[in-house]
Amino acid sequence: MKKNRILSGVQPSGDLHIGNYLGAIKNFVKFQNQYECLFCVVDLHAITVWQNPSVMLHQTRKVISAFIASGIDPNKNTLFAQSDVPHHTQLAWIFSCVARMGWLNRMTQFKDKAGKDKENVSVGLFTYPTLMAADILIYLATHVPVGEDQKQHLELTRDIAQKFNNDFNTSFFPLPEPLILGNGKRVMSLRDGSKKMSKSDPSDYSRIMLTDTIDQISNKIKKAKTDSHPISDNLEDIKNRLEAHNLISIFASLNDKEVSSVLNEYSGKDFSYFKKDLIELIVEKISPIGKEISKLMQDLNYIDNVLLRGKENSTILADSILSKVYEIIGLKKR
Ligand code: AQP
Repeated sequence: MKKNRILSGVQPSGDLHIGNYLGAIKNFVKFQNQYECLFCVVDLHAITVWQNPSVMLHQTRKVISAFIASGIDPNKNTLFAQSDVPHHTQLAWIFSCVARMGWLNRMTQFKDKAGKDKENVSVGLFTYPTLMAADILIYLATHVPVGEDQKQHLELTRDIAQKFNNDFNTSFFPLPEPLILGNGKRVMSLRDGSKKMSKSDPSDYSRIMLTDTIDQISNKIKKAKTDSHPISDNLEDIKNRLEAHNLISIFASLNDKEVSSVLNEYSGKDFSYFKKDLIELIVEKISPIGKEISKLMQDLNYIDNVLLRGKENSTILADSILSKVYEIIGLKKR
């Protein structure tokens, strides 16, 4: 039996892009052989900013399809929707009574997302990290795959677990360990190398969607911002050329290579040459996933069954853990 448990989530806030794939899902595929895995469509996180109700279910099914199309086995792992298991929000309330205002005030992602409009964003966007802590700890997950942007939230999860354990004189919650995915896996916008590739970027040309056609992939990469200098084999030089570095990193990531080895291979070549190979590589690695997503989305009964099984499995786990939490804090779950 695998004794370490992973929990990770993806928001159904739009169609998934190669950033979501290279930064998260591709790693999930590897983890499924080493860990007991729960992969969650975090729809309740998505609604911290307004989402169109008429596409929520469709997007949720599409994330599940993307998981399966990328190679996550729905028979070996629990794939489910966060809103199907109300225990997450119940534990999140308890955690919002454990977490301190000062801790949440320090969350940089809130500051980034709220920007200058702090007074007008939802309360949910501010308390988001307590729900994330509950997502993880409602299953006593021991490991959480995190990119750079989520590291601080996982630290907060550990602080909440630690404070809960101290406050109630218990060792009930584990302090979940990060599975760091590395900086290189942060895919940046194709239009602006200083911004991360994101579902909510207004420009469709900023990202490659998993379901893009060959023509779309080709057009987007041809139009991707670069500079006029040839590729140099000096890593430090490329790191300062943000858009150039991003394209090389995408190539390296898709091929499971180091950036330095790609630089050696293409040193002296210009970007029009490199882009042709990059288009070919994306088509080779991503198009089959896109085709499989479209195929799976033709069989919604199958996807809904995966979601139902996921709900059942996760509810069994969450129910017994929440009962114990209630007992620890002096409540009774009848
Ligand atoms: N650009 C990225 N590079 C590497 N990893 C990324 N992830 C997202 N964008 C990149 C990782 O994908 C997983 C799921 O992300 P999410 O959908 O839950 O939230 P997000 O990080 O907010 O993703 P987006 O695409 O930027 O969505 P919106 O625009 O709706 O906020 C996470 O593991 C994330 O790190």
